[in-house]
Amino acid sequence: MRRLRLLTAGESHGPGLVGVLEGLPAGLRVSTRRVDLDLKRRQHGYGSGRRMQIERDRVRWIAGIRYGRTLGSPVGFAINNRDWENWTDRMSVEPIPTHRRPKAITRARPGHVDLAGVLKYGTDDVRDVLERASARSTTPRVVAGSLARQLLAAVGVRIWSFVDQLGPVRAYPDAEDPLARVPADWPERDLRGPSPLRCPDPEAETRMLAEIDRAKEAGDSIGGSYVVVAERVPVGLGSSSEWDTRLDGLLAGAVMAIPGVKGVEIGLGFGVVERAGSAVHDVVAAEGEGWTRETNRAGGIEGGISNGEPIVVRAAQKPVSTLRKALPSVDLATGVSGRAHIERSDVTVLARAAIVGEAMVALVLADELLHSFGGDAMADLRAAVGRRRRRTERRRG
Ligand code: EPS
Repeated sequence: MRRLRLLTAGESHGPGLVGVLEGLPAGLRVSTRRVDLDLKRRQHGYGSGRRMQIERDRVRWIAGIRYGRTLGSPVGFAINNRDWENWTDRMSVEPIPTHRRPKAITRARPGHVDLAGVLKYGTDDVRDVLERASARSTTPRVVAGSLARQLLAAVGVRIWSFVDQLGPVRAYPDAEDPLARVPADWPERDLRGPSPLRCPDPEAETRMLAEIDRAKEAGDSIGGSYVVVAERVPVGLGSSSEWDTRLDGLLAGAVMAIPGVKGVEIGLGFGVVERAGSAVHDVVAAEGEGWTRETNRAGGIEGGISNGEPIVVRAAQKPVSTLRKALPSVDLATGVSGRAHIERSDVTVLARAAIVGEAMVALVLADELLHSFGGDAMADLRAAVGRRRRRTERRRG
């Protein structure tokens, strides 16, 4: 990121998680309630394991906010792990003599960090690496993303998401563009009281729930995909002038960096492969004094630059790598073949992962907003964005 810096730390079963977000302008009104709501949204979703009943994630501000507004200094925060008290032996910060330690984990789970991680760090206990490579590490990202979302909201940008596929079950299976079928009031409804899987197509959602039950029954896990939408993004975020300033590249990198994400599409994404150009590009038509686009296949980005249409990012989330019916693996201590280690886990994290997707999209857009418009203070940023909107939107139909 160019203007914001985010540093996070925390193990899944350690005492807690922390983050520092640097680069927010002074004077951003911070709603702690909204941050805690986003943390709660990250904990919601059918297919989650028992851990989500233990944790009640809440942010604790440590720095950078006074009287409910940012100071322009780094914002520091923490989230406690309630489960920590049950893990003080296995996750002791203080040294424990080897013979008194709980047994090391040595049977690596295929697909998890386990094998690559122990080889990289030269440890003989998989727990040393799995703790950080956990879905829980996304919690501070959601806090930082919620601050970014609030910055964006102050200049009129709204970010929301939905689950569009779980395993083989797709939302609106007969629609060419499922996004066009999402009810207009979905984002508000999803905030007030999310559906079990955060899928706006109730029929598909019922089938998705059955699919999760089936996977659970079979001791398996299941993935899917979700869509993040950012509306009213000013024209001109990102740039085509250099490879590492393109908005699509920045978004794809940030979303791909979410644990378990294996693919990212912007707009049509891989849908461009089989179509002719005339069925890919969004025709620009005159309307009154302005112009209009009937389609948004580009997903709001042309030439690496936001074009004023909604930005549409879709992510493919792989099934979690802990399977109750464990896959074959090798015991790293003995070299003997056997089944992989089984750690308490979730059947799917899909609904929760979409909230992390929102957070990463918000962070990238907030960063690019600050890069394009600067502003040590919110008033400067608002004024600069207002000028851009007047210049680029006045001719729109
Ligand atoms: C996770 C396993 C589960 C998840 C955890 C990530 O935790 P536990 O092993 O304690 O049951 O619930 O995710 C979170 C705690 C979270 O907040 O997202 C894993 O193996 O990555």
